[in-house]
Parts: sequence; C-alpha cells; structure tokens
Amino acid sequence: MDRITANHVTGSGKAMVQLSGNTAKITVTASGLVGGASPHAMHIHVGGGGVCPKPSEAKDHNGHASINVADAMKDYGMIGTSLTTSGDSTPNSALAVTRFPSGSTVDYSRTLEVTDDVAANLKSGKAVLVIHGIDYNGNGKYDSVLGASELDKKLPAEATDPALCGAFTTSQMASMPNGAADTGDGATQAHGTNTGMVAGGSAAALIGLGAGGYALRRRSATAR
Ligand SMILES: [Cu+2]
Repeated sequence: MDRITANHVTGSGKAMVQLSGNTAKITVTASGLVGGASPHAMHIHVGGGGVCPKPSEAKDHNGHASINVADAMKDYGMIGTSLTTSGDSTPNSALAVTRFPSGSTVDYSRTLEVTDDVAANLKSGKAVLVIHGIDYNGNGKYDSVLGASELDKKLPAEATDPALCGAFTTSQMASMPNGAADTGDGATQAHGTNTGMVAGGSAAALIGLGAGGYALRRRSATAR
C-alpha cells in the first residue's frame, strides 16, 4: 500500500480480497502504524477514481499541511465496506472504533458479504483500501494537532485521516498459472505472489493491491 506521506506516515501494509459472488474473503496486514490503544478504521472505498491521493493534495488543517478523508474523496470515493472485526460491516460502521484493529500492527482476516456495488468496484479496479489513523506530530497517540475530525467532531483528525492506501487490481484465478516465473519484473512477481495464495475455486476472482504496493514492500524490507 502507499503511505500517505503528507500525513507523516511511516508504516506499510498489504491486502487481498478473494471474491466469489458477493462473498469477499479479505486479508489485511500492516505495521508501523500508531501504537497503543489507537484504533485503525479500515474501509473499502468505492465510486471514486480508483486511486490514492498525491502529496500535492495536502491542505491546511489547523496550520499543518495534511490530507483528511474528505480531501481525497474524489480519488478513492466513498466508504463501501467497513472492515470491522465483528458485526455490521456497512458504511454505518465507518467509525465504529471499538470494532477495528488497534495498535501498531494489523493482522486482519474476515469473510464478509459485500454489496453489488462494492463487488463491481472490486472487479473493475475502482475499489481502494484505506487504513486510517495517523500520528502527524509523532507523539505516539492521537491528539488534536490537526484539529477535530471532519467526520466526527468528537474524534481528533489524527484518528480518521488516511494512513495507508492501496488500489485493488484484479486477477482471474482461472487464467493464472501456478507460480509465475520470477522474471525480475515487479508486476509479474506480484502476480506470482498472488497466485501462490490461491487455494482453489476457479470461479473466484482474486483481487490484490497492485505491483506498486509490492515494490513499496520490497523497498520497506531493505530499508529496515
Ligand atoms: Cu476509509
């Protein structure tokens, strides 16, 4: 996934969706996020441009250049599915802070029913995964350095601003070989990685974050 660098994010993550009809098996892993008791809202966003915001889209928030959820709405669209840990997963649970992963790492896996709209966006490459919750001023917790959240005035903006973002790309399992050759090409490698995670079921679509996300992960691995 891409770091929202304008929000001083240093973490990284990856995600995959295995879609069969409207049933989506979703896995998300991330690390380097705000730790402690900080919940990280996670959503599949749909209906936008199917892309992540660029650093140049930062705006002034409480005197600090940063990107809030609304600033990037045209890029990634509205919330389609809330990746809660239990219960409701509709946009109604967008900020159900007690039902999202919390702490610096995310290791999420859940099978959910998604709407026709979300399924269509996943298949057409217009779905974007966003993990929220940043630590702009680096003090290890959410505070009001960027003011209140534009989504819920009771929450600090740091709690809802986007941290990691990745546009989903689709692979049809039926057309994929078992274990693509490692040609050194990032796209092909990412494809092969996806293939390796497929257990079976030729009718399902496997949807992962694109080659860019993979390259980012490689860079992260060598930088640490
Ligand atoms: Cu979101």
